[in-house]
Amino acid sequence: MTIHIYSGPLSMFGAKVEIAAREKGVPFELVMVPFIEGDAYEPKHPEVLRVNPVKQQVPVLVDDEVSLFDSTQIFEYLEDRYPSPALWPEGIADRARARQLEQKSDEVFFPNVIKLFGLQHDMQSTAAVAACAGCARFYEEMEGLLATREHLAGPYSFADIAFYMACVFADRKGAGMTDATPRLLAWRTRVGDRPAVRAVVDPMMRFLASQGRGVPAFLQR
Ligand SMILES: N[C@@H](CCC(=O)N[C@@H](CS)C(=O)NCC(=O)O)C(=O)O
Repeated sequence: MTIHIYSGPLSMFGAKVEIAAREKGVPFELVMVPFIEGDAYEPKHPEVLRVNPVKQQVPVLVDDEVSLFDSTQIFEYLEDRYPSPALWPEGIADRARARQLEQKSDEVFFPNVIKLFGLQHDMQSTAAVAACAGCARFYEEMEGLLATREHLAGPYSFADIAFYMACVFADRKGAGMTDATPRLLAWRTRVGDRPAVRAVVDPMMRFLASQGRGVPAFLQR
């Protein structure tokens, strides 16, 4: 049975899962759930309601008898089910650090960006300035990691996929990285040039453009 991935046209978390599946060469069918103005996913897709009845969010993955929600949980499943190519590093300590980075991208960095979603009309407000500063601090931290390695956790990993997508959305919302973090800028180019990443991000940017919404300058190809 073909794997089904349920995502949305502007789902940062769904894009993470789609990139990972493509990196692993897993054949899948992508189901884009209905999307309405206001960035809501309505009406909820029946499979999303079945698998994730309380949160009702995408992404959802259905692979034969396994039905899952949450991008990070889906990463773990993909790695177990399709171990090659590996997207977690080898070694317990390195894997633990990579998992922490992936989680920090979603739960430390990205909440700043979510705040900016509601502050686009007032980017000079204290809350917006604080959220941008939170992003800048995180960029500095990642810049430090890249002093000794090409990717955030050593080899290319789920941590890079998660943070790359979070950076795309941060840039859209006015908290993009700057020349203050040159290694991170080079990392963004490196990750963004990967065929699996381009295959997911390019259609997302075309969707944004089709809606008359801004596309980050670094993605205007
Ligand atoms: N922690 C979840 C977050 C999922 C999430 O926030 N999904 C958003 C789209 S990116 C969603 O479905 N929003 C619609 C809603 O909450 O009704 C994950 O990693 O998958």
